[in-house]
Amino acid sequence: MTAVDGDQTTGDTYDARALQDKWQARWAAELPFQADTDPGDTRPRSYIVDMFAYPSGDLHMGHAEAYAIGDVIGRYRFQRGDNVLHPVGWDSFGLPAENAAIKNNSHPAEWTYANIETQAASFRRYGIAVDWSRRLHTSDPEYYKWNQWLFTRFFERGLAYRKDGQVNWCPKDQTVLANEQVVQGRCERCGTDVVRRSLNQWYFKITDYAQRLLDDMDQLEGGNWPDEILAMQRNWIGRSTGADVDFAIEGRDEPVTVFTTRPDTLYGATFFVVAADADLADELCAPERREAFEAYRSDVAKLSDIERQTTERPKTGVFLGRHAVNPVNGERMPVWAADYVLADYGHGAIMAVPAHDQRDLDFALAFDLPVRVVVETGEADPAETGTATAGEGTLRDSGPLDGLGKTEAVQRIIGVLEERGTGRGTINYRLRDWLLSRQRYWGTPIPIVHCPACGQVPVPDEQLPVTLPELKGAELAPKGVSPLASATDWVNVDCPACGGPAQRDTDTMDTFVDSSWYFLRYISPGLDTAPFDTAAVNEWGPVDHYIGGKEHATLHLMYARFFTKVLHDMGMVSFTEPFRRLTNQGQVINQGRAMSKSLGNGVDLGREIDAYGVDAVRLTMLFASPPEEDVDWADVSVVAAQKFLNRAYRVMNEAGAASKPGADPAAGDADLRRATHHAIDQVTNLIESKRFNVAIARVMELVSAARKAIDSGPGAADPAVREAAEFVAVSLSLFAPYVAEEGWERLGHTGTVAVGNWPDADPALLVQETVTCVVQVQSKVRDKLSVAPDIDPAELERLALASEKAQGFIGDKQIRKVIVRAPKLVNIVVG
Ligand code: ANZ
Ligand code: ZN
Repeated sequence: MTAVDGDQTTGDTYDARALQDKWQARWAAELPFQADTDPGDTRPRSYIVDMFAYPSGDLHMGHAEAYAIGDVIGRYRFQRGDNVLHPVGWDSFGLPAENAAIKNNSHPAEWTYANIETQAASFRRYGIAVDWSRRLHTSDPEYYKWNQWLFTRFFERGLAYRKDGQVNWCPKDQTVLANEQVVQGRCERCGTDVVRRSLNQWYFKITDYAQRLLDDMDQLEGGNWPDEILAMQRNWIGRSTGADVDFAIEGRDEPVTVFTTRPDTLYGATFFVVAADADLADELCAPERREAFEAYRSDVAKLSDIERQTTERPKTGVFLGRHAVNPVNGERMPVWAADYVLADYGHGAIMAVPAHDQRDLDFALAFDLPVRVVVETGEADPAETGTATAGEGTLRDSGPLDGLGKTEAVQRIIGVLEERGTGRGTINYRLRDWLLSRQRYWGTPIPIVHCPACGQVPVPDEQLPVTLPELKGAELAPKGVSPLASATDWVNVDCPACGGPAQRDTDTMDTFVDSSWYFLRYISPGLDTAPFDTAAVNEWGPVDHYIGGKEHATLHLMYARFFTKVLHDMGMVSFTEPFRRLTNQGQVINQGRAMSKSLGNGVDLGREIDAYGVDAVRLTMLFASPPEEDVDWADVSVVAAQKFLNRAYRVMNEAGAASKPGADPAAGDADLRRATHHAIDQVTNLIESKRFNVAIARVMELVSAARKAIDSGPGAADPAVREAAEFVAVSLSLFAPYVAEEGWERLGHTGTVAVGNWPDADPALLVQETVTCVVQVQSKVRDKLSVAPDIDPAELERLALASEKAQGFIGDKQIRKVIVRAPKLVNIVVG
């Protein structure tokens, strides 16, 4: 057998480092985890994908947890004999890698590729069963060429466009961000408060897909995706049904439209509010109110989005000196500007119904505006209580709506508005288009040329990729405009359409573009005629199981779903959802807190592995809690995991020394066989229901049962001991692959344990064994019962007393005492 220099493995304990070296080399030579792309391979296909890593440093405890979980899922499919595709890659473009490079005074390319090599080595050592031949890096021109190709297709379909608008700007990272990258008003990457800027940027038209993003969630329900993620996506898309209502504005030709979810309350509108930062507010402001308005607007500009949206803050606003006209009753309503109305939701203006909307009521009470109840709900007067009444009720003071309930009133008023042409029923979504351009170096150049004569001209496909210009040192620094703009030789090109002088777009794509389709590229790596092979993708896809963090709930997962739908519409994939099942791993924390440099509670993965070995670290992660829950490293014992693995190793080693593969287990010890088959049955079910921690506990019990059989039962040579030890090796291959391989080899097998070895439990051995219990009355045997060996004494007493035969001897005598010796005897004493 292949031995490694200095291997300290003995019959009693294994040498983790030596086993790691030995089996890594074997896997690298024998490639047991390569997917078979031959269409003639008729095995069921399983496509398992882990969210790929940013190469911003070496792998850490969080990666270790996520990849251990994904690997159990992948390795189980290998064991079941599937044709498994479990790939690996790096999300190597983008801010995280670039920021880390700048901090380390390094060029993003050098830094990124050096980190990828470090991480890849760690990945191999960690023993993840992946197909290395499909490895990809999104910062390779071979990859990002296809980002550009796809961008061009989106552009042709009107799904990529440029517009002016208020955007989120991170002052630290010096770039715009998508709404999805603003978490509680802060930059998702660096935590800096995001500010608003007015800029011209590129967007993907994800809003065209809002309804389909909602509808297709029915494919993900029923436990396929965590309910929590589905709820977050639903909220993010934020579908509201209601009406658009057009209000004439005195002195303005065009009416202003508002979106309302409560058109039934139209007669209760008493004023009109425009978002203070919307262009409309500026336009509507009367000359005599200009000074007050501008002062207010500059106050609003200083507020962060978080501050603006807190409900506790007193309402602020300013009257614009204009009036709007209610389309149903002709009433004049003052127009105000306020910050509680958002510029980029609905139409950036509202009709205020203070009696039935709390925000409007707070505003009305602050500025002494009228409150008019139009829905009688039986609750107290909002003007007095300060609490708006939002419940069901009957309409009043509302002309043709009087006496109607809410639903009927909504229908009726929409009918009236549509008839008069002053409104219409509509659906509104909170989802905004995806802002994808970034003013940073380390990303995919946007393949557009701006020509004074032709406008936006896509770079022809045959000229792709547009590679990043070579910049160095200070040229790379973020400076508010894209660093690419300083590469003038690169920027100035001939227009692909007219040949005249033109300029390249200098922004780069958000890294989330790269990750929106990488799981398709894995299927046909290296293909240079298309981003992926449609036939192969349709055979493997969609991803059967996707594993990664829930921080991507509304980011990556939303974008990948959008891309898949567009690709579906382009005829490039047959499915409409990218990920059939989704598992979000919990975090590895320490002492109840997330690990962080400032708290000084970080745990170094490399050091843990050096101290205890990969297997013990993986087993610890998986045994500590169910996959979705956090693991607190202060509460676990890696030493205990290591001790258990040594116990398992000894059982495999001793069974292997005492018997040869192929012995007929039927001749073995019946009790141990039953224990083994129960373990097979339970571990199988537990793995399929993702309860890995409980599955490990079952394997631990089986190891103890085998130990007992060796020491004080039939002995190590019994075929049942071998059967148990073999299942220990097979099941451990999911959690602790090195010990499992070594144990399997010591059991006398050649080749890897990891593929196609999962056994089926023998149903005959799962049937509960029964024992005979005698029922005595006055110490004479009167009945026999067949009961489970572990029957509860109280239950046994109940059964004995219920026995008809025993009853016959008890008659009407009084029962004085019942002696229960479970499971074999019950004696009923009467007198
Ligand atoms: C009148 C009304 C009366 C409203 C009532 C509610 C209750 P969702 O459900 O989130 O879609 N609204 C519309 N555009 C807004 C904006 N740009 N900024 C802030 N608020 C805005 O919310 C829709 C409701 O939020 C709309 O219905 C509007 O207030 C307000 F008893 O119109 B409602
Ligand atoms: Zn041109």
